[in-house]
Amino acid sequence: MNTPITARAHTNIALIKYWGKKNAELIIPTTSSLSLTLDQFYTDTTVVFDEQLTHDELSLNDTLITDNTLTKTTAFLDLVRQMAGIDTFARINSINHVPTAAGLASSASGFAALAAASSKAAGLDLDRQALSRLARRGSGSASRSIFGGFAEWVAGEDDFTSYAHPIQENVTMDIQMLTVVLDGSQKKIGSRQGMQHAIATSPFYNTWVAESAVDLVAMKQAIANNDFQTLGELAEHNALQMHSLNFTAKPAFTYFNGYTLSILNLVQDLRRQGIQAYATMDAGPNVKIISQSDATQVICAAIKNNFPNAGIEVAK
Ligand code: 2P0
Repeated sequence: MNTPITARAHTNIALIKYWGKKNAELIIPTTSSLSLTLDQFYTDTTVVFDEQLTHDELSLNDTLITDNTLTKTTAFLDLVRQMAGIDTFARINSINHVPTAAGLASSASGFAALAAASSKAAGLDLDRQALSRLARRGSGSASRSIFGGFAEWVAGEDDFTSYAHPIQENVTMDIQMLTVVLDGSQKKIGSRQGMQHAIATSPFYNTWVAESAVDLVAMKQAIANNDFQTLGELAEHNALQMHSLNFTAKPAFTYFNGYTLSILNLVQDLRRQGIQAYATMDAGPNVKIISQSDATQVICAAIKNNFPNAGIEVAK
């Protein structure tokens, strides 16, 4: 058991969003969600259980962590220890290859990599469904990062029935996420708190749950049909619905800023010019433009023209 185990997991961007839990302790969502895992952005995590340790030790990008990220990690490792029947503490080394300023969530790749490395280091041999269930306990979106390509997190009803599965691991569609970075500041409202507030106070929450189920069926069909345009339209619509919950919460809040709206406008302008570009936004102000490789140049030029200071990350 004293052998260090390393695992890699990639981040993902939801095309059909997860925004609310019906069980906060077990992280059971109110809706199923569907994402695209990005090959370029990932986390590498090494875990070793060591009898010499008196507490878990976490280093992130070579910095020792003692804040609530360590508390969350220890709570997660307690689950692994319970499953493995051990009480040994662990040393965790995690390196993020995810541009943090871009608002690309590293919690998804982080907990997926931690689930894989820690379970194996503890002597467990979990299949991918069990790994997805375990990763979910760290962060909901991490359940999807166990798989490549398009993955669906089936909401389920309890710990056993809530896990992700692959829809298409080897993506056949030409699709990329172009992240426009105009604001590198930390989000003010964490997604955990934001989604809880939306579920508790937005009068449109039940409509979201119903509409999201409709969007999900259509999204799976679009993937099966290799239909990029429908995929993009659905993803943008679904993201705007999710953010509408925040606008209609009491009190209202939003992850958008002025740049978010400007980029949304630019995406609409591009479409009017016949360029297939669609927007999706998560718990931060930066917009991801869902596009195809032949449009990269024209989209980047349009962004640079309007926002010379914008950073652009292209990921598949
Ligand atoms: C998603 N997001 O589907 C949605 C869309 C952000 C916006 O999953 O509370 O870090 O740890 O389960 O997974 C971000 O939320 O939340 C997220 P927890 P998580 O990707």
